[in-house]
Amino acid sequence: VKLTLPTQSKMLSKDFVYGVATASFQIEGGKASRLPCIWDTFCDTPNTIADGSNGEMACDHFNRWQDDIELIDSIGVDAYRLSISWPRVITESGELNQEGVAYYMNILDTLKSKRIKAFVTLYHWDLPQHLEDKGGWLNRETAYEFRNYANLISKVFGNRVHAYATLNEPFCSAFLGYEVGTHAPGIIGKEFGKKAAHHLLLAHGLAMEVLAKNSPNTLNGIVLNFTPCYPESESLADINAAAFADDYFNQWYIKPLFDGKYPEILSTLPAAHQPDIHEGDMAIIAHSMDYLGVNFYTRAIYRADVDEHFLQIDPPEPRTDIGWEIYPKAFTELLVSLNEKYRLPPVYITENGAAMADKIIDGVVNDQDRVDYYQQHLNAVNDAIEQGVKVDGYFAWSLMDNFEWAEGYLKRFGIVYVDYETQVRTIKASGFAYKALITNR
Ligand code: GBH
Repeated sequence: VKLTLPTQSKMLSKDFVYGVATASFQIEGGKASRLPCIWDTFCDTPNTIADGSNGEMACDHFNRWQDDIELIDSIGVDAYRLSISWPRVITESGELNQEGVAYYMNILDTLKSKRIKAFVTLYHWDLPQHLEDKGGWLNRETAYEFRNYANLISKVFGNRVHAYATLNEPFCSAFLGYEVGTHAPGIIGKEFGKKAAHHLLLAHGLAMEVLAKNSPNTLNGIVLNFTPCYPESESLADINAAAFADDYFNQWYIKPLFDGKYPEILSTLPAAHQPDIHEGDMAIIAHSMDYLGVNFYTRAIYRADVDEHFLQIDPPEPRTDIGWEIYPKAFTELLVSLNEKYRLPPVYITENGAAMADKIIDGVVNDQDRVDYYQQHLNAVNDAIEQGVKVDGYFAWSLMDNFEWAEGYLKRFGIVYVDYETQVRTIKASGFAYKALITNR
């Protein structure tokens, strides 16, 4: 069971950053020592989470962080991408919660002592519930609350942090959270998604300003997810449908960052569905960044539809356990096309990975299918690099099995297996293969 790359590959250089990624709500637990967030509320709402679970315990990382950092270190990675829980570090009146700060300070100090670079995401979806009660991302004020949070945090951690990401995947927060309602806070309506998206992007821009000022020596950027859109057929109608979907789901979140404007489909949306853009917003959003984080899992296929513009069709095999098609070619094509469209800073692949139905047998997890997924996608990144894209690092999603949002604990993305009864961690074959790739460079 091995992961390999061509001998001349830039991804075999010691400067290429390999890491593993997690997110606060998905692993921490430790709910009693923070404010409630929108995911606590969402989990308490019937029929939202596939297994009816919640994040109260998750991987109990709140209590097991020291062992987990030993585990991360044992995999030999250069970097660890974690997120800070906003409701753990900021009080309801908008001040630092010193206990929460101390918790992350310990984690960051321990990573530093092991020379593991900390990639810190400020917002991986756990909005404090009291802000949602005032409208959440539909309320412009939330963007300014986020700036306050970013300002206070970036003053305390100093050079313990290697890179900050303002937001993780604003598409998911806006579209899944405020348009189709499959993620917290579960709001449904086409009139909400783009309004939430605009406030998220504004929050990003406002935070970039304070990060650049308070923390000029960290890499400061954002993490976006992309699900490249392909037409079902070569018909013009299907090609147009896929192009519309691409603008709506993907370009919507990157174009404002680099071009200072939304895709042209903005003007075709009903007025009630459009965001409230104030003068000066687009310039704030287009703040320069030190890097772009790209998350990739799968592609999507579209067919023309009469009144809806586009219709996503079921993807063909092969698929992972969560139903997402395995199509690594889209990863290369995505990176190459982003590089053509925008003046990109260096790119980090901040998430890539697969849900597989893992079984632990005699203490061993033989996840050959996940190893194959990683092999194909590492090759895809290498191909993009050969075609001129500057990619400086790659993070596996995820370090360990964890709370997979609306899927609860049913879908496993880890390269480390978690037994949720005992909280015992077991490195999977994919984890050992990743370790060998990294250490044999
Ligand atoms: C990431 O989201 C999250 O950052 C992370 O927290 C999460 O655990 C991880 O991925 C795994 O889900 O319906 O076939 O068109 C990824 C979110 C995944 C959303 C792909 C859109 C489209 C699949 N994206 N998905 S499909």
